[in-house]
Amino acid sequence: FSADDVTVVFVLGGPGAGKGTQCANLVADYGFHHLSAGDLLRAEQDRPGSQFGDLIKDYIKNGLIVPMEVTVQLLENAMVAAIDSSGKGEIAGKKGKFLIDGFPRKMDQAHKFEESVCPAKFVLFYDCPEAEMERRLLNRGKTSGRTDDNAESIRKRFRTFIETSMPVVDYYEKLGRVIKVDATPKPEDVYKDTQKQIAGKGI
Ligand code: UP5
Ligand code: MG
Repeated sequence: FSADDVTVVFVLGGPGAGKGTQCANLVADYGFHHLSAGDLLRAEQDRPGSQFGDLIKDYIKNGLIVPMEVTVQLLENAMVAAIDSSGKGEIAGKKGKFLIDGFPRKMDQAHKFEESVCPAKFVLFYDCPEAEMERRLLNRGKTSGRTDDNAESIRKRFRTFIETSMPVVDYYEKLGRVIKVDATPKPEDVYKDTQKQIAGKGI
């Protein structure tokens, strides 16, 4: 597909900030396709015959960023699949609009994606204090079955977020491309604030 035919919004925020929750709302109201990099990696990890299964398992449990080639390829494949199923870059009114959730979380990924796939229209950044994110993740961990929803993995995810992923947010911030939303209130209120802030942004 051509970069001119698609609109991409990156959705960033710390582990448990509520990216997935807010993306579900945005899909319902704005007709985006939702592509979570973490979900795509977990699916690839479980795909029989995947050459990357063990590697992904190890990186996710340790809260580390999987080498970008793997993730960018999974995202690109998923975008192509969404577009191909329509024939015209369009399915059921979803005109090639993508929310890319939890990516890019390292500078090399940001450059690679924007050069080889397409530039993002803007970045939605969900800002949440660590104590609140930890509370949410430990709570979800009781039922999620995610291998990284435990105290030790959460600590490692937070460290990676601060050391590796915040520089990506800061980079886009300097370019004036970040829409920052306070992710601390209850989900409905975070969503209302999101809608208010993206109004008039051409999506
Ligand atoms: N919840 C949500 N909003 C709430 C609110 N406002 N108030 C109270 N509770 C709220 O929400 C998390 C939990 O909080 C849920 O129980 C929810 O109900 C509640 P969710 O919407 O799932 O938050 P999200 O930000 O999506 O949290 P997630 O755990 O998915 O974030 P991560 O960024 O840690 O996970 P992701 O799946 O993106 O990545 C996992 C791993 O994959 C990474 O650590 C990394 O190892 C790997 N990865 C890469 O290597 N490369 C990539 O590019 C991407 C991922
Ligand atoms: Mg998520």
